[in-house]
Amino acid sequence: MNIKATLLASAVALTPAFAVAQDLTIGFSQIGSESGWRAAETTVTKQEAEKRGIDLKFADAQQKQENQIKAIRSFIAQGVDAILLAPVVATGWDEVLEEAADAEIPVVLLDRTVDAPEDLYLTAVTSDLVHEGRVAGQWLVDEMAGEPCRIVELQGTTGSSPAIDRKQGFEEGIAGAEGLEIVRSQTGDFTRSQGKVVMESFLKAEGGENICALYAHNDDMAVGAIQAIKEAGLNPGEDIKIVAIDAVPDAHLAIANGEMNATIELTPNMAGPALDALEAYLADGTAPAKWIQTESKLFTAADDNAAIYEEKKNLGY
Ligand code: GZL
Repeated sequence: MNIKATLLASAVALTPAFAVAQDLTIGFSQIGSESGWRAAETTVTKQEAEKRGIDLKFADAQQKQENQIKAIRSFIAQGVDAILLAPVVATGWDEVLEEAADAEIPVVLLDRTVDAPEDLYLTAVTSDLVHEGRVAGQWLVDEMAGEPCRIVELQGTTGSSPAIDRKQGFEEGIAGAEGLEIVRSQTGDFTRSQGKVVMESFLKAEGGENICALYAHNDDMAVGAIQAIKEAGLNPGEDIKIVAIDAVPDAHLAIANGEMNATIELTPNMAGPALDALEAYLADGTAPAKWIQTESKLFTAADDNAAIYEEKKNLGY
């Protein structure tokens, strides 16, 4: 534990817990702003830190791992009390996480996981990404009710834990359904623009009339794909069924308009549970579970998506 944290820990016996938060400086290495969900996570993280009187040092990596590693090293040099990391990809973190451990600065992972020894991070606050894929697959199985379906898939960022896990989960979800087949699968890097470009290539390669459904690893790629489907003269949500993940406002709007069929909610508030765990750990060494799991909820046309859109549209997406 670094000197400042040690002083804080020793002082904690004489000071109410809230005072510990008043003194905390936390570095946040954020991936970027590739999607509406990511923007909301950044907004909420800043709000959660402010609520706690935490001095948050924010670094936007523009979706580059080397920028995240640089930011973490800068946080270590500044002697922050803790680091939040949303890791853009799953591998390549061991060395810099070891440097943080050597400096006795706890690291909490947000919304994605890393392929590194668990003792190199305090906890990971994420959804069950495999489960999200399974829910999407099961929704399509139920929707098709035994009919065959040629599926195209827009994957998330190559090498990221959501892209790996959501792909695995969806394949598990459709495994038992005769005739459901993924015929094209390619990364759209979680962005609307790439989602549109890759969907255009799928439509050109397969012929829109031969595509039954799109599974996108996030809503932003689905929204981009909807534009491509319309420009191809087809009706998204009808000619091509669309299921995705995040439940951002524009997904609820698309479902309300009949242009999309289902989305699975991912809370943008990973920072609340993360900061609670960090405060407890820095106050008296309370070690959290290695995984703090957030809930996933399926939304379909059966829900009041117009009302949900109105509720969510001002939440920082
Ligand atoms: C998933 C998160 C993903 C979101 C995307 O936990 O990492 O990253 O689903 C975002 O919108 O790009």
